[in-house]
This record gives sequence, C-alpha cells and structure tokens, in this order.
Amino acid sequence: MQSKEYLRFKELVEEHLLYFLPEVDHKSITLYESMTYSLQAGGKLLRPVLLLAACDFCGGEEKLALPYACAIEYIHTYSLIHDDLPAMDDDDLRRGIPTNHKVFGEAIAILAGDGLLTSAFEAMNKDMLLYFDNTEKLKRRVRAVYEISKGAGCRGMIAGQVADMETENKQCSKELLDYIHVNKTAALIKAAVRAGAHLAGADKKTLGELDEYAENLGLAFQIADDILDIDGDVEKLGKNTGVDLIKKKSTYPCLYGLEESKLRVRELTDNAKRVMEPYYDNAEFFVELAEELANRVK
Ligand code: GRG
Repeated sequence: MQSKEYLRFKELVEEHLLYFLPEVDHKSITLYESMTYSLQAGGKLLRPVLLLAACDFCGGEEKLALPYACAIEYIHTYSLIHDDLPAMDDDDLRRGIPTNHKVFGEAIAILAGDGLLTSAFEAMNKDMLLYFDNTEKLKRRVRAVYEISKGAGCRGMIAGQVADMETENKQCSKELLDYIHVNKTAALIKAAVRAGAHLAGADKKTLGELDEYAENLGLAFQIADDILDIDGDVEKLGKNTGVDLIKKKSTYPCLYGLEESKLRVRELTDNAKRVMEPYYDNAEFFVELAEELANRVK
C-alpha cells in the first residue's frame, strides 16, 4: 500500500509497536524475542492503519488510538503464529521469513501467541486506567475494547478459523464459505474501524457506514488473498501439486473459479468505495485503499 496517508499511519504504528508491549523479566527474554520476531517481520499493518484512519476520519486525534492500534496488531500477529503451527496450517514461511515455530520451536511459538494476545488487552487496559475520572472518554475506550474482543473472539476470528479447519478436505457450501470469510478475516478488519470510530466518539450513522465499508473490504481482501495464494502455491509446488493443495482448502477460487473470484473482488471493492464516496476528500484514504487492495489481483 503506497498512498501517502497509509504510509504515514503505518510509520506511526511502527514507531510505537514495541512501546505498548509490557516489560518482561529478563528470565522471559526468549518469549520476548519470539513475540517481537513475528511482530517486526514486516506485515502490512493493515488493521492498525485502518483503526487510526477511522479515528482520524471521525474527528479523533490519532495519537489517542495508538495503544488500540498496536493492540490489534498484537492480536493479528498472534493469530498468524498460531495459524502457522503444525496443528493448523503447518507453514514454514510467513511474511517472507521462517515461521515462529520453525525458529523458536512449537512450545515457545504457542506461548508467544498467547503472550501477544494477552499483551493486547494489557496495553488497552493500561490506557483505560488513565481515564477513570472522565466517564465519556472511558466509555469510548471500553466500547473500542469490546469491538476488538468481539472481532477476535469466538463470535469472530476464532469462529471463522474453526469453521475453516472443519471444512478442510470437505465440500464446503457457498454459504459456509461466506461465514468463514466474514468471521476469519472481515471480523477483525471491521473491529479495527469500529474501534477507531468509537475512540473518536462517532455517531451511529457513521459507525454503520464504516462497518459496511469494512465488511466489503474484508471480504474482498480475503478473496484476493486466496487468488494470490493460488499463484504462490502453483509457483512453489508446480501446477499439479499446487492445484491439488488448493482443492483441500475452502476458498472462493476453488468454489467459483478464478475469473468469477476476480469479478467478486471488483464488486465488493465497488461496494466499499460507494459507501465512502459521499464523504469526498475526507474519505480519500478509504477509497484509495479499497482500490489498491483490489488491484493486487486485477
Ligand atoms: C489461529 C485463532 C487463529 C486464527 C487464525 C488470521 C487467521 C485466523 C489465519 C491466517 C491465515 C489467513 C490467510 C487468514 C486470512 C486473513 C489474512 C489474509 C491474513 C493475512 O493478513 P495480512 O495480509 O498479513 O494483513 P500481514 O503479514 O501483512 O500482516
């Protein structure tokens, strides 16, 4: 993502990503190394950037949203570490480098994921402690934490992951595939914009529009990711093995084919843009981001 605004938010997150992690005892240095290894592996920081952008869009100071932005990246990173484990996807590479369990071993990778997940809530709670005497500001923060917990939890990302795992090697209905995408991917993306909007005290209408934007963006993002995965697997494993591997997974290209998947990415992207376009210049970031993400699979 190359837009100036994206890079500015991304830089802000990069500068603070370690700052909100709890200090660890020197005896836990391996744990800390393992957590920061994955955190600093060069992710796009899409979710924290969206959180900051939503807060900014709704008139909030982006600085106030930083602990929550970093927290959502801790949660996202934990989910990737766990997803790569032998018990799940058993992947060797993530973000272009060896996966956490390949470097630190399975036990430490599990604990690093746990450490990142709990650190997210520690960071957000530590920030909330500063606002005990200001009910309005505290309420906004409590709402943000609620959104993030819901998106990451068993009514969101974890539910999607379980459904995804349970359909592996099985026929998956289109309805179930949508359920997986909405929960596994779109839920945390939606949580990011909703949390950012709440922190700025957004009204219901704006919240609803951001929500619709994020759901369309999240779905388009997942389908695009699955399309990109096909190219990656085929390149890595050769055409036959690559295509066989793809068939084991519940993905949009597998059910609908490549061309229809690309059309669906376009349709969802247009939906996302249409929600934000009435805001003209104020929503430039959101419109450009949707377009940039879709262009990855044009
Ligand atoms: C293990 C609880 C648990 C959940 C796992 C996130 C997830 C759920 C699985 C990862 C596999 C996957 C393809 C998920 C879909 C979401 C997605 C496209 C993740 C990758 O997000 P990016 O592209 O990654 O934002 P970077 O590395 O840029 O942060």
